[in-house]
Amino acid sequence: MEMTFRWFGSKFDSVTLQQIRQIPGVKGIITTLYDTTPGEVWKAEEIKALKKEVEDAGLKISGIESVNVCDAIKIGASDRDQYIDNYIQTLTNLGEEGIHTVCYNFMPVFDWTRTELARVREDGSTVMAYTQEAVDRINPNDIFNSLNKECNGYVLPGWEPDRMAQVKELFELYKDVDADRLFDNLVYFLKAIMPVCDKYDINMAIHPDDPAWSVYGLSRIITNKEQILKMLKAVDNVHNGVTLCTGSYGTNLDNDIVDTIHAIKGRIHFAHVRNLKFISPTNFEESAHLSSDGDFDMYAIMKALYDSGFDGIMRPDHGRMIWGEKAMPGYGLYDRALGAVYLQGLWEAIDKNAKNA
Ligand code: DNO
Repeated sequence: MEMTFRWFGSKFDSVTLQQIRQIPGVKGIITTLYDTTPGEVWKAEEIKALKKEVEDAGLKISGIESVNVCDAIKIGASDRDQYIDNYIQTLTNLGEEGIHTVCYNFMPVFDWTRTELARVREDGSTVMAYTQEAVDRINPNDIFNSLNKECNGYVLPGWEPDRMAQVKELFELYKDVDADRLFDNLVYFLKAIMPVCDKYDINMAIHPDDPAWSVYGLSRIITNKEQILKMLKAVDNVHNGVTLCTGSYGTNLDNDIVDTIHAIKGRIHFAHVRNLKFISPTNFEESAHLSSDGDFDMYAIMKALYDSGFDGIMRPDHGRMIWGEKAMPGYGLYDRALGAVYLQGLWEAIDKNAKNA
């Protein structure tokens, strides 16, 4: 297992590479070209410059999160092949720079969805939270504006203002895309990109839908074990894999994360490990990583990853905002650094126990 840390680039992130370098055990960066538009080819020079910046700071790029898939591919528009060619060119450019893991998602219109970005907890920290009741109350056209007020001036990943300005049009585009069609479009996309993934040994790691159910009537297809297995089987190539995001699958209390890890072992290329605290099954908040702060057994999750032979990259996920930090919600330095060290502590104990057994 390699512990990594997500970084949005010096123009966009309040956290610096120099700070990340001081987190014990972290050498790998998960990053992106944050200002590219989905569908655009990532230029080789820009990837090289990003890589150099990370390496000059004594770190390395361990993976990309995300190369976003544009709407034409997701809806299966008549010009999708042209955008798939662009995606293949981006993968080629990444592969040429020795980058071997790419996280992406196939969610329509909205990426992950939260209804509060700064819910205050009793210890004074703030966390992102979701209630179904708020989703049902907020018109989808307004959800971006309502979140934007709370995001400390940062652009949230997957919630680009330019795209969100056209949210009505986006809903229109997806109106005939039911779950079967979305799934077929995903399979079409994956089949088309597998040759370049084989050539450069690039592991594609699909991020689950978050929350793991349909929001605003939009189809969601990567929500549980059965759906992932169906996707892995439809394109049965090891480069077609998943991002095991505990905080996303775990939103649905019917999902057994430990069982899912065992069921898809060998195809988990990336792990986002975080904890959630449930107030009710449809009202949850993102707690600290520690098991006792939320409802997940983090030891059991890490042990399942260990026992299933996981040897990919992992990162702490959304953290609380603590110690007065002002950062992109979920992506401050302090609480994620605590998470990175805690998860490595669990892993060390599990590893030593297994070796002494
Ligand atoms: C949220 C993230 C997601 C994730 C994308 C992957 O914080 O986990 O935005 O990066 O869904 O494409």
